[in-house]
Amino acid sequence: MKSDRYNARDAEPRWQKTWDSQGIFATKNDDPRPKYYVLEMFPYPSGRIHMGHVRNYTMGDVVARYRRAKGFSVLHPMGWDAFGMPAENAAMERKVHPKAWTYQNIAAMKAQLQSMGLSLDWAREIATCDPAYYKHQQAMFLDFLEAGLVERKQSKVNWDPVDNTVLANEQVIDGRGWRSGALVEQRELTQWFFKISDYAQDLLDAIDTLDRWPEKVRIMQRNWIGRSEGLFIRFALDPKTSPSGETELDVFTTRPDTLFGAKFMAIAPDHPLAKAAAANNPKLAEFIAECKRRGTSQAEIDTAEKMGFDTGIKAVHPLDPAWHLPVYVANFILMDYGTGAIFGCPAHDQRDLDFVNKYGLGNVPVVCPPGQDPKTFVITDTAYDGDGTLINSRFLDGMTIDQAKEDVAKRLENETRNGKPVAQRQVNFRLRDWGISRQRYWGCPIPVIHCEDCGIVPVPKSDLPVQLPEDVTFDRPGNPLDRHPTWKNVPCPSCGKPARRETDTMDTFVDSSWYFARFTDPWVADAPTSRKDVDRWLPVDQYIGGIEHAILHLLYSRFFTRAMKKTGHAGLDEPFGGLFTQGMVVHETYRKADGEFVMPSEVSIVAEGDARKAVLKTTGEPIEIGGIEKMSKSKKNTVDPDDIIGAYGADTARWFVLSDSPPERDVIWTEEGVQGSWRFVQRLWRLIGEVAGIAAKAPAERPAEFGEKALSVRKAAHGALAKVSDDIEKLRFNRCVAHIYEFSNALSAAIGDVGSPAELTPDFAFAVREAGGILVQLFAPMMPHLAEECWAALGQPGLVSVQPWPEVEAALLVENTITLPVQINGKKRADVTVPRDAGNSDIEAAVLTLDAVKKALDGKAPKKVIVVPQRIVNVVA
Ligand code: ANZ
Ligand code: ZN
Repeated sequence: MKSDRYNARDAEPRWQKTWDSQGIFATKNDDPRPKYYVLEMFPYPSGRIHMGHVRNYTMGDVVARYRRAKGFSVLHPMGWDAFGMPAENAAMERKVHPKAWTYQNIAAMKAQLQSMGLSLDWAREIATCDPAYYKHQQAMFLDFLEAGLVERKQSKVNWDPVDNTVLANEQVIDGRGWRSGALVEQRELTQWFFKISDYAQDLLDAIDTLDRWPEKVRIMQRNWIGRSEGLFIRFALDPKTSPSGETELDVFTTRPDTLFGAKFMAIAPDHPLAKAAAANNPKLAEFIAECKRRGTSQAEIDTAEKMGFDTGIKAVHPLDPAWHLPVYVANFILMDYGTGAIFGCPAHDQRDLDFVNKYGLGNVPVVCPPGQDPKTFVITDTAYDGDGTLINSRFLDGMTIDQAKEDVAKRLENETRNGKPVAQRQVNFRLRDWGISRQRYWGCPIPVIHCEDCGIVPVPKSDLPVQLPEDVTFDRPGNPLDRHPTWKNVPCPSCGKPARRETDTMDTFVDSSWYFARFTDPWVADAPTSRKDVDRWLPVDQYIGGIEHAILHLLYSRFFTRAMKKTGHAGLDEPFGGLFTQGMVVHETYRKADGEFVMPSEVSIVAEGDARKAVLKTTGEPIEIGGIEKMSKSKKNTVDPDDIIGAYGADTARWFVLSDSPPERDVIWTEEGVQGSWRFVQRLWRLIGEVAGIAAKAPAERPAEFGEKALSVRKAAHGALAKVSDDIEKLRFNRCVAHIYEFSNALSAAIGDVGSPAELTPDFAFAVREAGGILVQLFAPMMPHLAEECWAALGQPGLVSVQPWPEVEAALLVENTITLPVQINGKKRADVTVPRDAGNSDIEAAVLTLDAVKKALDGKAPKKVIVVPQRIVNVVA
């Protein structure tokens, strides 16, 4: 006799052990079945998993378990994105070595993931901080270098003079370093770059082929790559006004049609002409220094107030030699886009308009919107960037924008100055080369050596990995590798003289740009990949992760795969065939009267009438219930997966994160919701117990015919099977959950309808047994432990985790009954279900047997019964 209660705490570890000991999730590379590669973005080993991980990995696990049941050889691996700053911060703050900290975290998080019952092939586990992994990354760096995909060049960086490190734009807040608070400087540093911009056009074009990616991600990538077609124009400088040696100013414009609306020229603060002009203009030099102190991120530049400084230099209008334009240094011009210089046309560009309005330079509209009178059309605060007809533009007047662009391009391209055309058509991309140098310890060392005589010398492949030294100090800011007493001193591999190792390490985004390829054969020791296996498994059929990686990680991986193809390590361009970006897990926030946030586990919620009130468990003081927000440490609105798994079991947590919301949307975590899931787990367990009782009486052979009751059970089962299969394939997990609820209700009702044992006919018992099996298989991908326990309770052999997915009997999906609403004296009182082809008299007869109708008629005959075929039945009593 099995117990009434399903005990997750007992069952879950037991089944995990069974799966593990039978090795059922280990994937063989020589499995002849068709392959399916499902991957969730691997975690950073921060120390503990959060609910976002639970949701992400549950979704991937459902797909993996389903595909396995569908007969695929499934690759579903897991690893650790293990390099990065937090480990170094921990070292500085807590005096623990980054390696020790990272591996402790990995151990803790691995145990947590294992407690979720994920069907992962742990034999393929990778940690990117393992020399056995980064060795291959270094080898590929060298291959990329040889293939011309890597470059060393000067670039402007945000330099934190206190922490002595480069900061990413995101780490500069209000012009100051996020850790040190020091004013950030702009420095020119020589850095290593991956030449992703070589692939700009290709990366852009191929977005069209990614038809199983969310449209929003494709749009974000297109915008990030940012292709624009325009004109490169050489403006001459008025020699009387320009610093010596400076004769022209080049601009890039996408709107040459607006040239007659030009009011000024503007150059970036670090433009060479600005430097030249500042040489004998201290005020200008001070202005430039001020601009550089401000943040350099796009967001900061976009939101900062427009500021400019008139250099006194004049540029000559390319279409009118008598027309001179003032040249400003302006804070909204970026040096690393186009040429770092523009002509400003305020009427048709908002930034330019804000600028002229501040400095009183005025504007002349040159494009008139359709339907507007050119004589009265004026621009004041809002620039017009729409379509229209050229005005105030001499020979361009009356043209469309496109005609005018073409006209200007033709004229200037055919004109020459100093033997060169005045203008050239140009395509520009916003995408910059990927700077990968980081002055940090906890990353993959860049495998090159600097020799005074030989220059840059690659580390010979036989010397790889260049391993991180472990005896490093974190007591001072700066790069521990750089100040290590011996590590960087090595003989030059080429001439043998004393030389110096590169002490920069790679951006951790490099580590995550190819881990999915390494998973295909993580054992191969002498190469990053084995071609046979990487060709077999890639692309990833279904990649699942957060939208926050829509640009960088996904774009870098697309580039890296191309680079691996070029260097022979892979055979394809696009690593991820299907991409799914899941929503977040969100939760209410709670605050004390003094504004301090408190954790959900510290409050209890009490219902007062319709309202919900919260009090602090310890003191009973009232707590304000705040908005529903992304779970975060700062708002303290987190729920610890360990607590949930401990209290309810992993299956309940898995079920809850899949239910309620479409997977791409946020899901609101509530205690009530989790309890609801837990109750459903118990309900399924009891239902399967009842099924098992009936199944014991079922014949082994399939009955030749099924009666009405049996048939309706079978229809419910096969209908649910068809719907759940379809919805898993479309990743609509919340709908799967709903179908399973519905089906279990139907099965439960059918069983409940059985009155006496005599009514338990063999065909019905057979149908119930079949339906019970299907039900268990349907929820097995979502709640695998409960499913195993139920499968065993049904007396089914083997593990449900290795069963083939049930086959739908298509004939059972055809709906051959119809349900009509029944009104009595104009009010809906009941429904009647009749054969689809029933005649009116049959329908009438069926209606008269309904309880509601019998009651209303109270033994009398109806005055009238009106059947509207396929629609409704009206009974007049
Ligand atoms: C004149 C003009 C008139 C412009 C007009 C726009 C509207 P996208 O589409 O992003 O490529 N620009 C060029 N280089 C710049 C830089 N380094 N920093 C800031 N702005 C720069 O944008 C191209 C337009 O952005 C160019 O066309 C230029 O302004 C500006 F009614 O030239 B335009
Ligand atoms: Zn040398």
